Amino acid sequence: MSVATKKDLKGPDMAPGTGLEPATSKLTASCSTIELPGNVQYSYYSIFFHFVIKLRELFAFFVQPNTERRAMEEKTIQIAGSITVDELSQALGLSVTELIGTLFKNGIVATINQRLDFETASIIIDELGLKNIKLEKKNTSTKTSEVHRELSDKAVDRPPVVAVMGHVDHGKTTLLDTLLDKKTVEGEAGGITQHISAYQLKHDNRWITFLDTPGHEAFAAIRQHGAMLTDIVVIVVAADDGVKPQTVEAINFAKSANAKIIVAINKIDREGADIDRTKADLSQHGLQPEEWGGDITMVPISAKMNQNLDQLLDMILLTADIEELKADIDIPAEGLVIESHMETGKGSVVNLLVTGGELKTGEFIVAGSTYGKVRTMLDWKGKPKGKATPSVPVTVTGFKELPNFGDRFVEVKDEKTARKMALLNAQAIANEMASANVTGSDLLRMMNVADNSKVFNVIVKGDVLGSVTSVVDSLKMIDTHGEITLNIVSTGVGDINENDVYMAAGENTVIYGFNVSVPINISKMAARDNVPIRTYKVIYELLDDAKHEMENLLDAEIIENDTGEMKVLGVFRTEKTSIIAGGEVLTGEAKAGFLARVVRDKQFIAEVEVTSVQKEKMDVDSLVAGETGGLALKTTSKVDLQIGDRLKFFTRETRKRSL
Ligand SMILES: Nc1nc2c(ncn2[C@@H]2O[C@H](COP(=O)(O)OP(=O)(O)OP(=O)(O)O)[C@@H](O)[C@H]2O)c(=O)[nH]1
Ligand SMILES: [Mg+2]
Repeated sequence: MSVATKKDLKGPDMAPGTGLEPATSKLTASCSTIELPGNVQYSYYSIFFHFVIKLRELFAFFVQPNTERRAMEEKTIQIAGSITVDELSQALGLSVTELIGTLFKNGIVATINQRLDFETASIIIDELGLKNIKLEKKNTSTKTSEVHRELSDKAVDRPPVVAVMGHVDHGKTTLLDTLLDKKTVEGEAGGITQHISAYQLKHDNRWITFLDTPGHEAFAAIRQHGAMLTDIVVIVVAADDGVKPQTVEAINFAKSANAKIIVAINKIDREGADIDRTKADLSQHGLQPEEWGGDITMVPISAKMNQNLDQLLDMILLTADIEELKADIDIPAEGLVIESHMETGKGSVVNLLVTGGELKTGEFIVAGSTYGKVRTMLDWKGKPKGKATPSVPVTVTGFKELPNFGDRFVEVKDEKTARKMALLNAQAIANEMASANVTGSDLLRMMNVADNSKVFNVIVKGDVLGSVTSVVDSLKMIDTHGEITLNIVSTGVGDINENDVYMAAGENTVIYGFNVSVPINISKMAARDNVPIRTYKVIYELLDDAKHEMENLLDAEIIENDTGEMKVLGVFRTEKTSIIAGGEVLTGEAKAGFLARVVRDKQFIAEVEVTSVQKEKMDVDSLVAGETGGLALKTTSKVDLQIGDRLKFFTRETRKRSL
């Protein structure tokens, strides 16, 4: 294998440096030969031609497939998100110059430290004709969807993990409350679920793990996350309301997560309940009930009246049996982060779902870029648990920092390994972030902002990561028709603190707190610095407020209404900022307070304001069509009103706009 070196690339007739210099110097030389005006055209052609040839030679050096050089040994290069030009050239055993040349040919002006994403890197390798080089995306992400483990012969049965999903208020939490004999719904702010939470119950002597998810549209991220964590999705549809947007979304999430679907047609005790219509509705959305020849189990229930819930649980276990859900337990513990938040005195409090192995207190675990030693472990009821087996949800403390929901966690043998792995993950994540620093859509957005759209700055703090994500996602979804740009200054989990106020001060930034509190000293500080802090317990109230704030930033709408027209018959006095004139109202009316456009031969002359109206030398309220009278007009500069001019009256109001 021979590889072009920097020296080779310069070539014999190339000046040092960019390699463009020889062409440039030839250009100067040709120019100097121009003597006669008649030759000018010819000479420019030759210069241009020469230039093109030189460029082609240059590229030939850089990019023409060189079979000898391309005969590289087989190699796989792994890319975690992105790779720098320097790193790629080293991995390929090529010179940086050659790589930069190839990039240039493809319209990318790159420097040695530029980061290339996976697609760009594969195109370039193709261009270079490096058939033996395979690019592979390095799996740095520890996200839910990427957990696939080959089971061993020793794998044991595990309980099914069931996510309860569906439109807001269709009865998901009530279903779990009845099943578990608890009263969550009553304690929920605004009567809506805003978190994902996990429970376990025993039916027929077998465990089932349930995840409750919010139905409000703002929580798409949590719902998607819920679907990803599960084996079976129970879609709750209220029989008196039918299929709604979040029902459809839940169906889609369940399908994309490859989860089995069972439908619970709820609220059948209600007056307006129509089971058949609900089934028909569902079949319109691709879920065919078994009794109609389809493959979806649908159980009519009343969560509130505890009707048919046993049958629903039977169906869940039956589905679990068909799926043969198993997990290995003699492997290092692993699983997924369901939710995480900070608590004073406890630090990070993290809900985990074990998917393999057995998690015990005292063990070291890594999730994404953070790690920790399991200090305490509780079951869903808050009772200490020494060991968690597959499909068991637990709450642990001990993570150094908050892991993200959806992150995969794994047990490692000691703290040193944990720290090292977390660091490697952090680097991989940083790489991914770096490659995503500026994307095409970011650029477009930046270009739009540069024009005249206004910016709404916010800082979002929430009790758990899931809710911060949901608030941010929902804020981004507020449609401002491109007029307002949302700028998320920062986000975080935990109470509003000094740093948030510092960041917000002077920048017209609103701090939104969701299910968090504001310590007294912080609210004093915010009041002093004029920083608005708004805290909410219900997401849609927060979103309404943000929408309202954005509406305040919109330019007001100007509404003009034509009110009449007058023909000027006499001009009695013209001063710098006032006119006294008389005329006949042709249409509508003339009234004090109206504005008027002075129009002469269809040409706009000036805008004036009617200050008073007279009829037969008496002040009157208005003159109507057919009447003649006098007007006092206010002008901003001297207007030379003439007989025969038309005054076109109108009113103008400004109206606050809404989104
Ligand atoms: N009549 C009747 N009412 C029900 C039934 N199930 C739930 N409800 C009522 O419907 C309302 C909403 O129930 P929730 O359980 O909070 O609904 P949810 O799906 O958890 O709502 P989100 O979590 O906010 O999406 C409550 O007032 C319940 O009492 C039922 O089977 N019959
Ligand atoms: Mg609920």
